[in-house]
Amino acid sequence: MASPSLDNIFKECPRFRILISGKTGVGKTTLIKETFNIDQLEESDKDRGKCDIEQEISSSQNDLFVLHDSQGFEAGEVDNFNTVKTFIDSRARMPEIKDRLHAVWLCIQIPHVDGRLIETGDEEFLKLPFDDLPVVIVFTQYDRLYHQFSYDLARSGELQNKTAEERNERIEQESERYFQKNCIEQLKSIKHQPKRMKWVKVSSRPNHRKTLKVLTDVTEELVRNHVRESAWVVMAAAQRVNADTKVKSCIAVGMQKYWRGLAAGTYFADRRLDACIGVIHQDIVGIWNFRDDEEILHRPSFMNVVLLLVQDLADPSGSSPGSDTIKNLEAIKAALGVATPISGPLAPLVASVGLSMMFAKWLSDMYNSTPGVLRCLMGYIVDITIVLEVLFWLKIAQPQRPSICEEDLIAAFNHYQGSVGHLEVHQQIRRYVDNMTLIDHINPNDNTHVEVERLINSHRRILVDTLTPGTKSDATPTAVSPPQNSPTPKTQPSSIPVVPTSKHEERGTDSHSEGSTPSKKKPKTSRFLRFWKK
Ligand SMILES: Nc1nc2c(ncn2[C@@H]2O[C@H](COP(=O)(O)OP(=O)(O)OP(=O)(O)O)[C@@H](O)[C@H]2O)c(=O)[nH]1
Ligand SMILES: [Mg+2]
Repeated sequence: MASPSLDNIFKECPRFRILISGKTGVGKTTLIKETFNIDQLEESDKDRGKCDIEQEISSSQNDLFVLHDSQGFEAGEVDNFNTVKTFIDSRARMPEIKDRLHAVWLCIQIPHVDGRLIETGDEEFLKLPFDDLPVVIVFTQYDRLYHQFSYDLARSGELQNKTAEERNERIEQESERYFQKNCIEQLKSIKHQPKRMKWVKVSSRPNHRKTLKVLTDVTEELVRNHVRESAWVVMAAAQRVNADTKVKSCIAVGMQKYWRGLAAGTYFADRRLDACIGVIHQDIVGIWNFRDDEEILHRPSFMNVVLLLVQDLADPSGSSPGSDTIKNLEAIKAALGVATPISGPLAPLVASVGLSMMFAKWLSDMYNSTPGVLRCLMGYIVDITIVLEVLFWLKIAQPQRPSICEEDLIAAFNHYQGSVGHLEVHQQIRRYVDNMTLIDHINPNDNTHVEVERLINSHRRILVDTLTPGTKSDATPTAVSPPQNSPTPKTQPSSIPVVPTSKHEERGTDSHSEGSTPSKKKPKTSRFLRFWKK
């Protein structure tokens, strides 16, 4: 079997390579840990006499990124300036994309009171010969500024009789005004600026996670436009705060390789159907790159559990999805522990997961350009993407449990399988394939890839907030807000329960509840995640 396309990308560029700079205490380590969802960083070659910037800092909990730390710049430190300059020069000259730098994050802490923000050392840093290398100025610890305005506005009575949303909006407005005046104006006044420079304000605190999404959006845009595509895909996979970027890169990778010509089987001809699905599976799981300490998503049985979601699509008569599997959550759980590949002895799997013997046999046949095969391939791509995005939000809402466990996977499956969304996706796939003519099937220019993309984007879920049962939704902090341009949801939200641990409650209260007076400790009670269809 040819290696999946993502493998080829990762071969060219296995890790996203960032240079990070900033004075001690500005929050560099915390930022990296939150963005890449890790608890620990490890340095290579610590004792081999290399200078600090050459040390590769990485994490065994996420092997898709690598850092170089130039530390803070002090004015007039000629030696340090030259060391970093030499490093940037030498990396830029390296022939392989994997060895070059892909982005620079210069971290500067937002000042609490009016004062000089960008110091001479930072200005010196900006004079380095970055050329086309993307440089993001990351203004850190935004939550402190936010909290300061939250406090000031509350004291002045300006937040009275406002909803949480209105309070939040007002505080953000004031914080933004301050940020523009005290940070951006000064930044713009600096004479030497890198050619590919952007800026963002971030906070690594849980209530401000959306700022980390903005950081990855901005970095992605620069990397996409000015560095090789493989660096962008690996960045999308490495970061663990931005679902949009992951979906976008899943689409880009799939389109490039096998989504085009899906109907004609251009890429999959001469392979067994389970192997074709395996290629799709590995690529998509690879880009989501969950923190998966138990390697649950890499168990072959996980693929089999996803197959449950598409089994109905193989059936020409059109049974509805999930009808007899919804009651089978315990069986799914058991199946996740079964390490039997689909091509191996199927009996225990068929029994425990609920795959029919006929379907299992069908999967082990050679790829054939038939409507049933096309429906299943389309369904597999859309279903697994939606389930993994639900899983993504579930983990965002549970920062105390960064690695996925079987319960998370079951909750994500449970949220989707047999739902209205699942039903709609499958109905639309049937309609699409039924309306195809024979010519469409063999035409390599068919538009199946466009339909797959449309189905994903029109059925994605986004987390709008977490709810504590018995409270109003606006009484709890918003975990992740819908994007500004998302349409007003027409359907009722669906929810799945999340049980926080006490550590989570501690973390939840160590930053301040947005737009409210100083936070109170919340009761330890289970919460729900509310999703809207995007
Ligand atoms: N309020 C707030 N505190 C933060 C934030 N990020 C980091 N901190 C705190 O700032 C302190 C320094 O954070 P680090 O991430 O260790 O800073 P650093 O830049 O890596 O520092 P060095 O390793 O010494 O160069 C810690 O106490 C963090 O908890 C943030 O976004 N908001
Ligand atoms: Mg540090």
